[in-house]
Amino acid sequence: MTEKTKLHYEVIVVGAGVAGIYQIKRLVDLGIEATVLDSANGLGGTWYWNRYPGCRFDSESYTYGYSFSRELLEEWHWKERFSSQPENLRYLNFVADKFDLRRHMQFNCKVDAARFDETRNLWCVSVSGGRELTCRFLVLAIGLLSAPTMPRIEGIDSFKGLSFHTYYWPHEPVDIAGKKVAVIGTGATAIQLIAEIADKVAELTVFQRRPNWSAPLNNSPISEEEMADIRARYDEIFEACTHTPGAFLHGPDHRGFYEVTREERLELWDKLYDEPGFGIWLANFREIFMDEAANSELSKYIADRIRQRVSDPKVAEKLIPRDHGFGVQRLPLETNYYEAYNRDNVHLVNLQETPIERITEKGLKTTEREYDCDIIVYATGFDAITGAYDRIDIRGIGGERLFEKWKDGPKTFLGMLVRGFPNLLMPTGPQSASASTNFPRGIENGVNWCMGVMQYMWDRGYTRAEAMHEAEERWTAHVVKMYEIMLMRKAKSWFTGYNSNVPGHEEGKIRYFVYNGGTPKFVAIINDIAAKGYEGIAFSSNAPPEQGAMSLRTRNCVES
Ligand code: NA7
Repeated sequence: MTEKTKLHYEVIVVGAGVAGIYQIKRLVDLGIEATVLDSANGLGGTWYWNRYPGCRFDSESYTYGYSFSRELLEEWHWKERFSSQPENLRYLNFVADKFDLRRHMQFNCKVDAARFDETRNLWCVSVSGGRELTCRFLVLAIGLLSAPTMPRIEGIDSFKGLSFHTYYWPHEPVDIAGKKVAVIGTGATAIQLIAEIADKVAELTVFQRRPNWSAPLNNSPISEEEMADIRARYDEIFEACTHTPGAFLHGPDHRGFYEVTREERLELWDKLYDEPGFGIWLANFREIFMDEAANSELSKYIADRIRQRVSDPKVAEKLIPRDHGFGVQRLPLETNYYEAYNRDNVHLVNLQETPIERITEKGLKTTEREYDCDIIVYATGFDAITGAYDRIDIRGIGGERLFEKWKDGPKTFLGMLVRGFPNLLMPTGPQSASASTNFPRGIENGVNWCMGVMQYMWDRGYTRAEAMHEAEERWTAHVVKMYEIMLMRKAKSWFTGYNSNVPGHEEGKIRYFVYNGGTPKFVAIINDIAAKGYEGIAFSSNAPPEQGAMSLRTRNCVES
């Protein structure tokens, strides 16, 4: 029987990205009948889709790769400290081929709906094209930033040139040389893109509604010798990531902000600004995330750095955020972003002064004038964290829709289970620590924990696991509480569920999307719960006791 004709699996994993690949590896290792479904024509998730120029990690590459296989760590050579999209996609394909995982994946299979069958304790999964599958466990590995959003601007379809969201940057080469390009948005994506294409296009006009803080990536190649050294230190590197809140190599400076002199603070910031990666954000004083005055002092320091890098003082002022402090939104890292605005062919339009009125056949029209262009790039972000879930019609007990349950924001148990939706597992779900941390480190923790739940059930013959009401309430309240101390709660950012292009997600209502307690605390909590027999989850079985514990062999043969 081929994958495409099978009707039942013990586990269906949705999403063949970084999480889905590791999830299927763990399942295949145990001999579980499982498959991965993905709407794309290939694996890689984020790294399959986002092919815009300049797309790369902000995580040190060697902390981003999987840690589960020593052999893999020995074989792969990261070429750059912060690796680019084509290389990342090659890496994920290499992993899939090395462990022969591709045969457990089905592409061009978009999951439209999933319904829990309460009598059989199975999920019924509807796949595009009319295929209906069933599974005991539905594992959603559908990403945090995988539901791109277009702006709500009139006339988008009337443009006669080339236009696309950055997520859908064409797979075939786009000839940008000599072209007039418009970029809408100045988030992390646009910041990478603008810096990369500024010197390759004829004219680049950036339409900025709100500037973002940004700091240098300070990328560099990794030589054979450096890679050999990294390989020798992998245990140490991954161990270090388990001790920092963000699961990066950058941990906070433990001196108190007010315990040191201003000169000492400046000394630290001068050093961090010129160092690679997130140091200026995550190796800073902890107070910058919680204390307005501390944050303001750092923001002023970064603003001066921007002024030093942008030749035209008027442009520099436009690039300095006024509505939020440094690091309270997700910090984009850049390479020559600010210098791009020193070029004669790069123009910055402040949409707060002159908003876009409409897209026209030839380009854009603001309240001030028309801009003709050949290409419009929408770098307008994502319906983050819950968007990908909302785009699948997921129905649990009594036909309850997950979309409805989460309409004012997600409610989960540990970010991995949802009450009313038994046997639905989310290794990197909303309110887990993955979104707020170095993603693959969070993925490995989440997948391992979800595997633990399934193993616990297989060993005992349970066929149904559901988060308890009280456990879900307690976790969600804890997640909310962790926001209270953070300046980030005030930010109009995808960490708080803000997106001007999604109905209901406009400014004003916080959605408690991520766990802000940091990796060490999150891992301690989930491990403790596992050690207590998954306290907070109600397990049951619909099989008579004598048929209780199914053997692996039987499990593999179940057909609906
Ligand atoms: P972001 O960070 O959400 O940025 C989206 C940008 O698009 C942001 O500057 C928005 O301005 C702008 N935007 C959105 N809608 C509009 C309209 N209608 N008009 C003008 N400008 C608009 O998404 P990214 O893709 O850059 O980054 C997402 C994450 O991917 C990033 O944090 C990394 O983790 C990887 P606004 O701020 O709303 O005024």
